[in-house]
Amino acid sequence: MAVVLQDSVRTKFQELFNDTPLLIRSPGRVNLIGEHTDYNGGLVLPAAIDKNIVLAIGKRDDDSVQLYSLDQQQTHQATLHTLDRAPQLWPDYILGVVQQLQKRGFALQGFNLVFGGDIPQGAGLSSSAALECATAFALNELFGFGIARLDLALIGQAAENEFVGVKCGLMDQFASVFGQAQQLIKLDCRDFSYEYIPFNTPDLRIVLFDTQVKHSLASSAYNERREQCEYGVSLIQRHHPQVTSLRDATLEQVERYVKPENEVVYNRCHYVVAEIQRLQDACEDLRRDDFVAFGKRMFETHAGLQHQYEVSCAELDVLVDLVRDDDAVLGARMMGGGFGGCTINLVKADQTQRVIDTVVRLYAEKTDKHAQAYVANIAEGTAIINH
Ligand code: GAF
Repeated sequence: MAVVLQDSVRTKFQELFNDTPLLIRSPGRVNLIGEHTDYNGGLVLPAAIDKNIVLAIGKRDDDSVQLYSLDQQQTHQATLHTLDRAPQLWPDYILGVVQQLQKRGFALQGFNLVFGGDIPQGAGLSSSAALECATAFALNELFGFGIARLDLALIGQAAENEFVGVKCGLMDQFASVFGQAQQLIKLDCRDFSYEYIPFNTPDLRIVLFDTQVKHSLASSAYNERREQCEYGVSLIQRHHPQVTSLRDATLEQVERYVKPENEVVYNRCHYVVAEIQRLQDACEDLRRDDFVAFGKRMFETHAGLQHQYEVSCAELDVLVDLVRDDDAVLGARMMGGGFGGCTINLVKADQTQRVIDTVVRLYAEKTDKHAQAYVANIAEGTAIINH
């Protein structure tokens, strides 16, 4: 991780608060396959990456919460008893975590906090989940609460659900907290059981192309998708009461009970049930080191997200179409919530630069926008940097 970032965060903390902080980092994530499945009790296959939020924290003697964002160069003040939503978005990720800790009965004192990061913002790489997890981890360490890692991830998710208002699943926070170098995390969002699947293929690179757009309807459309899935489940439940999420449903049930009621909801549910199965099949591909088959499934996921789940956008579709016929790209798809952000691409290592140059040039020609490219390395999850 960039030592410069760590130093800047520490230095700013010392300058503002004249104290030596505890330093924590928490990473962003990629997701290889399994999109919009987490809040349906399904499976996901994310990994933490080598881009982080770095956070410096120290106790105060009063009940004040003093926050500073290095990237925004903004301060925000609150007290432990007045946790209102802030005019800017970034304090909410921190205050939401404070609120969740208080709800669970943890007695906090006031604190000072400075953070910065090198996770591209608005790119769908979960900089917000990383901030929530860094905050939860930091407060847990600072006050010695002894909260387990899974609960820290759940606290981050609850902060996002309840304080920020995005009804996300657990994938992003889980990946940030549980990341391991060169390992994908196969997470079962029904019971939070998980296993690591090695991903250390020297011949392949994970390349992200950032559309550099974030369409404004993203969070309302996200919550709407979730409601549509829940509605689909309720239709199936009338006949099969044991089905409590799309994880339990079959394509046949979706066909039979959802399609006649609502075509749009049918499309949403069909995509999710097929995607959960696709992830299972993709994990078998990985066990056989069959990255060609894995890559094909990534393209299938994109088609489902584009046409059935309808969370893609023109810029994401352009980026996927640009690599579709390139032999050096095994698979590509939009990643994360959608409506902007990044595509994730599996690229032959020795062709990486050529692919990046071509895609960036053609994307500019087709959209008048400049795509940013990142090579993501799979890295360790949330950790203390110093004591
Ligand atoms: C966003 C959410 F935060 C995740 O929980 C997940 O649903 C993802 O979109 C889509 O797979 O990143």
